[in-house]
This record gives sequence, C-alpha cells and structure tokens, in this order.
Amino acid sequence: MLNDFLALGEKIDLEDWIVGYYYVEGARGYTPTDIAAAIAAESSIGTWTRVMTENKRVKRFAGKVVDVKKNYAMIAFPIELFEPGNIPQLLSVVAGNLFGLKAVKNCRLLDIRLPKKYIKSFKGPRFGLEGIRKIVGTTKNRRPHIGTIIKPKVGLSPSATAKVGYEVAVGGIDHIKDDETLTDQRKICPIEERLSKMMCALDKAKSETGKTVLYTVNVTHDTSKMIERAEKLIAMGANAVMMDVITCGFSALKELREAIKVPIHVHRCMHAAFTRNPFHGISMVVVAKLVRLAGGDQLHIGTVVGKMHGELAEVKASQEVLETKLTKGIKDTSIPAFKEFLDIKERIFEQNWYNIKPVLAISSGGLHPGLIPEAIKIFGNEIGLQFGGGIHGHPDGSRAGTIAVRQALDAVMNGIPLAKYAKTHKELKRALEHWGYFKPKL
Ligand code: CAP
Ligand code: MG
Repeated sequence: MLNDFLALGEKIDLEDWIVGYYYVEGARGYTPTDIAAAIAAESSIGTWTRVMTENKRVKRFAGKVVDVKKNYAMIAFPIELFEPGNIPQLLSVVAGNLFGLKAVKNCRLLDIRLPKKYIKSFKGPRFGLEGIRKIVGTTKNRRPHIGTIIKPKVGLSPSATAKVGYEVAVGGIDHIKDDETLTDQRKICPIEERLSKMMCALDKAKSETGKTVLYTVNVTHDTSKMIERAEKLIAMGANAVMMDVITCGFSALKELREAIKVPIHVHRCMHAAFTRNPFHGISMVVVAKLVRLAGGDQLHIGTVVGKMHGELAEVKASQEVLETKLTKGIKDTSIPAFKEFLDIKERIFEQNWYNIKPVLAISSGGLHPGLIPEAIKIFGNEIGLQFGGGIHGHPDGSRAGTIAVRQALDAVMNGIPLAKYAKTHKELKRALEHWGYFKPKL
C-alpha cells in the first residue's frame, strides 16, 4: 500500500503542490523511504489499512514522495488538499498526525515550499521591515534597530514601568517591549494604566529628543479578547502591540493583523518545545514562514551568541525567510540535520514571496554591548537587536545602558573597535568593565 505514495524522481509542477522537507528516521527497521511514504499517506488520503471506500477521485488527492536522500525526504501534497488562507489546516496536513506515528522514531519538518496561489491567499504584514524603518526613521541610514525589554520581567508598577521607558527613550532606544509573560495581571501592573503612563513618558521623551519610540504593549490573550484589548489600547494611544504567537496561535496573529493598524511585534516563547531538537519537531524556518504569512511585522529569531539555543544555520535561514523577496536557501550549515538538507534544498528551488512584505528579524536573549560586534557580523544591519538585562543591568542604570548600546552600535557602524571607542565613551566603558565580551550561558 505504501508504494502507492512513492513517486521518486517524478517531476512535479511546483505551482500545483505544497512541498514539505522532512528529516525522517524509522523505528524498528523501517527505512527512511518507508517513513516518507507513511507520512505522505497519513497526511493525505491514507490510514493504517486500505479502505474499500477508496476510489479514483480520492486518489487524485494523494501525497507523494518525490525524493529521499539518506534521512531527508521531499514530500509533495496536491494544492487541492489545502484551504486558501488557512494556516491551522496547513499545519494539520504538513505537521499533524505524522509526528505521532509509531513507525516514526524521529521526524522534523525542516521547511515548506508554498506556491504562488497559496501565498496569494494571505495579506502578510501590514507594515513589515520597511514600514517599521519608516516609523523609526531609519529608511535611509539603515542601521540595526535597538530595542529593550522592560526588566524585571514582571513586578514593576505602571509608574515604575513608565519611568524605565522614559529613561531608555531619552537614552536613544528605538522600541520598548513588554516581557512575554506580562499582560494584564491586575495585581501587578494593570495594562491600561501601564499603557497610558508609558505613552505619556514617551511623549515627554519625544519633546526632548524629537524621536518616536515604539512601545509594543503585550496584548496576548484569547483571540477575541486580544483584539478587543488591542483596539482599546490603540484608542488610548498605543503605537504598536506585541503578542506571543506560539501560545496564541498563528491564526490569532492573522486575525489581529487584520483587525488593527499598528505594527505587531511577535514573540515566540514556547517554540523551543519543538524547534530545538535537530531531529524531531518543526524548524524555526517553518515558524518564520508562517509568521510572515500571518502578518507579523517583527519576529524573534535568536542570537547564536546569547543565552538561548539557536544554531547559526537555522537562525540565518530564519532571517533570510523573513527578510528576502526570494529565499534561496541556507548558505551555511552547522548541524547534521542541515548538512544533507542543504543538498536537497539547493538542488530544488527558491521560495518566492510575491505580495508578502519582508519582516524585521529580531535578535534577543542575553545580548549586551560587548556582543554587538559579533551580532552584527552574524546578522548584518537588517536586524533589530534587543537588550533586557544588557541594558537594565548596566551599573549606572537603564539610561546609561541604552547609551552604552548606542555607543557600541556607533562604534561597529564606524569600524572602530569597542575597546578603543570605550576610551572616550564612559557608558560603554562601564558596560565592558561589567560584562566584557562574555557570552551568557545561564
Ligand atoms: C530577553 C527576553 C526574551 C528572549 C526570548 C527574555 O531578555 O526578554 O524573551 O530574548 O528569547 O525574557 O529572556 P534578556 P528568543 O535580554 O534579559 O536576555 O528571543 O530566543 O525568543
Ligand atoms: Mg522575555
């Protein structure tokens, strides 16, 4: 029966298929080809046994294994299997039951290739990378953006939160975000009071600096509540929002994007439950593609050098997926799961994004001024660098921490070694004395 789903070497018209790239490892002696066929079956028209109800019409909607190379398989699913504009259903096909099959020992969805007619059923980001740069004022001078996460994560009152916001705003920050766990815990920091006090603080800072600072208040909640909350906060003056996309869901992001007209910062907490194992789960590349389709304006992708897990190949591939018009595939590989994959990927094709705007990639998690040179070497300038402890842990406080980050960025943008620049910039000097070039391990 599984042989019905094998079409090795068959040429397919990529406009009529959605293709999944998988790492596959069989249990109990199943070969990678067995597993690929089982995935093609279970994810399209098959089950564990042949059924008498099958007919010619049904067979038109069968998935097919078009390539298997060692443990890497390319499985194509007819576009008719997918409902336009429906991310939950896309995932139910390409990342659904297959992970639970007993015959599967390990399986990782490394990437999906989406044809034009599917891409066209989404609007993507309302602002995107260029829209964010336009608001912040960096369309011409395309430097990295710098952002901060208010720390401690939770516990500050609305007034104390706004005070921190004022300090980093006059220090030169581009955007401020709530932490991912802070929403509207009434006993800790009521969201409406936090928003109005923060926006007053940012208005005051703007009267002194002339600079617009985005504050992405965290609206994470059930979708209908999240949208209602976002609309109310925007009416009160919010100039951006954030949401936790894995805990809320991709369709929640898509509905939020369609409901509001301010930028959406997308946090990815909980992703590592299924992205970090290089042999089982779903890669960040797939998460990044879905956030771009659903309409996030900026998304966390990792730092490589900071406190969170994230291999260079996958972090760079995520940035490429978010920021390019035509994704050519991974340049570098640093983990086994990608070495073979690269070969399949390069041999095949690119992902064209057509009408979907690029998204600003955000690098965050354990960064501080001493790590900025390395971060920019990895990401280039089309990046948002975010600092929580790396700003609020500065010995002279949040304003000095922000100034130190700006100084480190200026030094890198002008090709000056940090140690040299620190000789004439005291905030950076203090940051380097405090953290040096230390890579947090936590
Ligand atoms: C960073 C952070 C972010 C992480 C998320 C935190 O704070 O606010 O949530 O960046 O990880 O809570 O850890 P620090 P990722 O700057 O103090 O580390 O960006 O990998 O999704
Ligand atoms: Mg956080």
